[in-house]
Amino acid sequence: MALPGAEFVVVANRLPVDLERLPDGSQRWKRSPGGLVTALEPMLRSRDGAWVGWPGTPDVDVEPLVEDGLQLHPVRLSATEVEEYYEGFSNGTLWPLYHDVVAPPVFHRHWWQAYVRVNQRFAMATAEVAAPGATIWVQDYQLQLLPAALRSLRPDLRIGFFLHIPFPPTELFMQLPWRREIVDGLLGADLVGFHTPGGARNFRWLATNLAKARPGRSRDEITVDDRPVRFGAFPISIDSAALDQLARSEAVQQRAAQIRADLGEPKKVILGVDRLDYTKGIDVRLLAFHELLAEGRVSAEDAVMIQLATPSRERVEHYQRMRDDIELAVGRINGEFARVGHPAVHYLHQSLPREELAAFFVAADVMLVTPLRDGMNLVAKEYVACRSNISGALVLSEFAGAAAELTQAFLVNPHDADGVKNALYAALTAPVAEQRRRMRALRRQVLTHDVDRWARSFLSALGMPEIPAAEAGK
Ligand code: GDG
Repeated sequence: MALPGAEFVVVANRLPVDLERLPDGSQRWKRSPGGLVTALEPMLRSRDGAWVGWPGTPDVDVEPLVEDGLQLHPVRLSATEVEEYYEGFSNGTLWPLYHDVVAPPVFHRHWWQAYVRVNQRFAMATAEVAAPGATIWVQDYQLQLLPAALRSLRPDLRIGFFLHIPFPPTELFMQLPWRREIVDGLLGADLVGFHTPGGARNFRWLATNLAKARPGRSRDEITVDDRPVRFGAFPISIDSAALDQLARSEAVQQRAAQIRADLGEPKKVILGVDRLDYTKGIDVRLLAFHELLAEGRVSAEDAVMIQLATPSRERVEHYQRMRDDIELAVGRINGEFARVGHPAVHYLHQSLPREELAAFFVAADVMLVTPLRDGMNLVAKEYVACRSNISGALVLSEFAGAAAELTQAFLVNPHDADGVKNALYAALTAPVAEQRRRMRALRRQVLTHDVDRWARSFLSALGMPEIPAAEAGK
């Protein structure tokens, strides 16, 4: 199917829809709504937008299609490429390397070769889709070679790149055998965005010391082959107003009350919500709760913990091991402190609908977000957006990007077991007035800095022509 050239193209590892295979062998599209899609959809629709990405199933050829006015361009990946480019280089090499090496990154040359090949394929797909002079926004660590590959095919394009995970300290980045290639890949963009100023500083150092960039006209610009490359911090956010509204709805409020009733009306509900990932520090918070129970500072009658852990990357070895460790820790706590019909920790290894998740946020008195390193952490912002009654306490790791904005949270160093324990205790016992003071400040930040503002600030820094608010649907 021939589709018109697109003026604005988002390129991400995944399309905003998943191709599902039904038991009878037929296929259908299932929308996978995420914050990024919500933020970009209005802009994509208002300007002949297109999305280039993998449809989530290996070894299938899918024709481009138009979904609700948005062009979708599937990129084919073979099962081996999924193993080597996605599970291998992206999630076995880059993910741990960029998260402070909290698990050892694995360097395999054949993974790297697959990464190069797939990035090249994405670049060719994008070059075919983009109208002359179009704006291209490349997303995340799976596609860091794409900006340069695309620029060599289509020098007319305006290319932005945004990294959703941390950009690591330079000493760690230097471990990567293909460090120069990655930096050169990113330097193909006109604008490179990170969540935090620290990430931007690391990038600047590498660009000027490892690659051939020279200082530019300002602090947030460097020069590569006489071409300016801008970079900076653009902290991502959530669709705050929509989540606030959902959490206030009768259905969600009732469901939250039901959850508390099902738990036996404890005085305090403690919640963790994460993809099951070793960077998220789920073990850290289980240990803190375990020790508070063991020391008798908290009783299992009064406080109940819920850990929702969404299944993730189950074919990657680190993840299999970590799941076992966490399930062992949950079992130990319950073994010591549960009564029949009354667990101390409720653990769900399941993916829940958005409404159900919102009900858990509404039901929770204390939210525990303790990653060892996190690019941003949207869950922390989502909890805040759901607290319309200005109560509840957020315990947040200093090593999440969100800590730079959510300064009124109970901030903790996740490596400091006593610190996490004391912060959890402080959050559980904080006077109402203190909770309200902190939560009011947190909500002001989250509700005024939403994902739409994030997308606009990035695209305007990239120089994309202004999008009138009405046209963009906001
Ligand atoms: C990467 C970076 C950065 C989780 N379980 C369920 C569910 N979720 C949703 C959450 C939240 C999202 O998934 C997770 O986002 P996070 O930001 O917390 O973490 P990552 O997945 O690691 O995201 C991160 C982000 O990219 C954006 O740039 O903040 O630092 O690592 O929205 O609510 N949603 C539903 N059911 C679940 O069971 N519906």
